[in-house]
Amino acid sequence: MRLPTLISSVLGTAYLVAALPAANIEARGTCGSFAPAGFCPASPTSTGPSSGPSSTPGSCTNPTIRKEWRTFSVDEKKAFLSAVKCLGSKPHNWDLVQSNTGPDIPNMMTDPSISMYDDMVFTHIDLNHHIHSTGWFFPWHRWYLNVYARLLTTQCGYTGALPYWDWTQDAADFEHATFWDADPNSGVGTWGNPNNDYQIEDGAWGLNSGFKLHYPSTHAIRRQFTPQPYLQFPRPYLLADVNLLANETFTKDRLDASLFGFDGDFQGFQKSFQDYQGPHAGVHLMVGADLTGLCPGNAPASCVPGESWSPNDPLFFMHHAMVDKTWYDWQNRASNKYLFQGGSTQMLDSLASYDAYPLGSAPWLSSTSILPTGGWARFDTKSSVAIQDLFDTQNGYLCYTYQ
Ligand SMILES: [Cu+2]
Repeated sequence: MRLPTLISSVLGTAYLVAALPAANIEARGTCGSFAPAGFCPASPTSTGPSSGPSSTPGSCTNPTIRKEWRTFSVDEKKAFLSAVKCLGSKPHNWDLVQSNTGPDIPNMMTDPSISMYDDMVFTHIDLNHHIHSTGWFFPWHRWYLNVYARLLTTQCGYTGALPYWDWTQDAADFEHATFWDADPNSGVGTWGNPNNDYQIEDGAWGLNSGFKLHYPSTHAIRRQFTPQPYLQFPRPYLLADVNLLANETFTKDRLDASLFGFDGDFQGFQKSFQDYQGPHAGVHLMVGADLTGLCPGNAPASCVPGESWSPNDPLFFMHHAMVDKTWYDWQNRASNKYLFQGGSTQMLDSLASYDAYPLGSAPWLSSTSILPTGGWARFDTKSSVAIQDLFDTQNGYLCYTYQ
């Protein structure tokens, strides 16, 4: 029984870890002398808008309701798909900043073919090592989705809500799931053509739709069904079972194990969900190619594969809306809403270090830590965003719920 083994190993390490408990983080990081007036909850178990932080209280009277993709009408699907395509034709954001360097971070910011969609991909590439397997994971991706939603609206006139992709509905037969829709106006497309570098040739974003990515080389969206991605996984020592079928990681039961098994335990919840054999990574890896971050066939020899590239497939944002919904659902259970802990340095070099610091190590993050936002402030409604601005999705800075 692979799944129970995985869960019990996750549970076991969560209880053994000597990392900072949430209560300490709250006490030291959030509710010290620099805490804004009225912010500090009575205890880390305080919940509800009246006792929690709210950056712009009372200004979210009409929240956007994010819905599952399959509940969108055909017209709603068309509007969303064409707004994404539109972002791929918008000019480069010249405010964009590069804050990291490395062999896996190409800088093409002076290339005139770079679109605003590519710029979003770049920000994820640039911050890749900070925002995964660290405390940034949930809050940073919540901010990233929020900016993406704003760009679709402000740059491309989109008036609908972001869709999320409930992949638990598709786990049983992922390759042939109805989610994969070839309709040229209302479908997200299907799998790529193996004879053409796995580029997709159907759906609203297919090869001939005009939607092109430019990192690290010009290509159409690539998808390669990969049932056993762990056989090629670069860090096999982090895996409980290299033979695992990736769709076992995102079944309803597996998601529920993360969602319901860790009340009061932010670290346990994130580790279970974000584990390489958990739902977040499993979906990335099973869609393969762009969503996994594999280099296109025409990439320069210097291309380093990795999760940094994964927003190249716009399914990233539908997948991460489901990731965000999972955090939202967990936050709205028990007293979880404002629980947070984690570090900002990945600890992936050995199983021992990952087990000791699954949410990264020092420098430690707290609710008041300011997000790296890569030059998107002009497109956002807040010039500086702290983790505490992202706990409540209806605090006025954020203004959405999930259906
Ligand atoms: Cu990411």
